[in-house]
Amino acid sequence: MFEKIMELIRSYNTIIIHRHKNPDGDALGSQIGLKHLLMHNFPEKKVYAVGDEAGRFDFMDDSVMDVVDDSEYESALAIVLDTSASHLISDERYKTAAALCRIDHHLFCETIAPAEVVDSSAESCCSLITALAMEQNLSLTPVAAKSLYTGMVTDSGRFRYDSTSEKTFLRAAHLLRNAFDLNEVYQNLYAADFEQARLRAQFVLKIQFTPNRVGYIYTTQEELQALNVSTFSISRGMVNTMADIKGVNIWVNFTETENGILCELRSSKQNINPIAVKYGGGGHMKASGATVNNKEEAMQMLHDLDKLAGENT
Ligand SMILES: [Mn+2]
Repeated sequence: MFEKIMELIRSYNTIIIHRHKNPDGDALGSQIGLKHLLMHNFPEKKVYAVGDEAGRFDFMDDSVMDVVDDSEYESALAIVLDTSASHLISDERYKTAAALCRIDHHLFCETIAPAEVVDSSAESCCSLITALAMEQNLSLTPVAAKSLYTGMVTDSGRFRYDSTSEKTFLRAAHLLRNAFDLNEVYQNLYAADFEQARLRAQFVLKIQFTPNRVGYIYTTQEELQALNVSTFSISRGMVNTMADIKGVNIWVNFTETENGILCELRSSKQNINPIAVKYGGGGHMKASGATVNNKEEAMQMLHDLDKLAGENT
């Protein structure tokens, strides 16, 4: 699958790795993973990782980006990872590279490079970099393995989203042949600070249920102001306090704002998207959002969700 990309890698002595802006665990994991994979297997080459700062993933090994001079691009191969559209790529200088290729796992949007591997069946880009290492018999280092594993965990929602497959675990198993501290990966990803834990506890106590066990939380504008945190961290941030409750397959978080009531809809089985669309929103089958004008509309939506929950699946 990666023959063409390997040919390019072999023919260039300078390789500069790009990924999308505001990097997540998979963007950084695949970037750092590929960088260390190439440095280890081709020690004569110069390999760089570029882009904006690592942000909340700055705990990852070697997550400080390299400073690369413009002139380096003239004879370089640029590799774009984990990015579906060119306007999302961090550091536009990839356009000036002598050669360009891409490895991605998003649904195909547009062609970015003459040589591309886009496999949307993969749960993460890290999974594809691991597949490259396996297919091409390249040996991994502990830092490469740990970075790639981190991206697999984050993009698969701890190996639980629908995209998680047999291939995911075969590749994860391959990574685990290199000794790295698994616990450290999970600690950095999932340890919450006390304020966050407290907020979650407050929201767990606010959960209510409809007759057909739709879980919901309703936060008034007054309550929101008193919490003194961002709307986003309540609306998106607290919806999944209702995930993983036995017998609750649909849940929704209502948050009053100046510009209407934000509705975050989630489901573990049924398709809630048509209900979000009905109220002017959108999203995915199991995760959608909408903004309604008032509490009456919000309660109407809740009623629709309750009806859906009552249907035989
Ligand atoms: Mn990704």
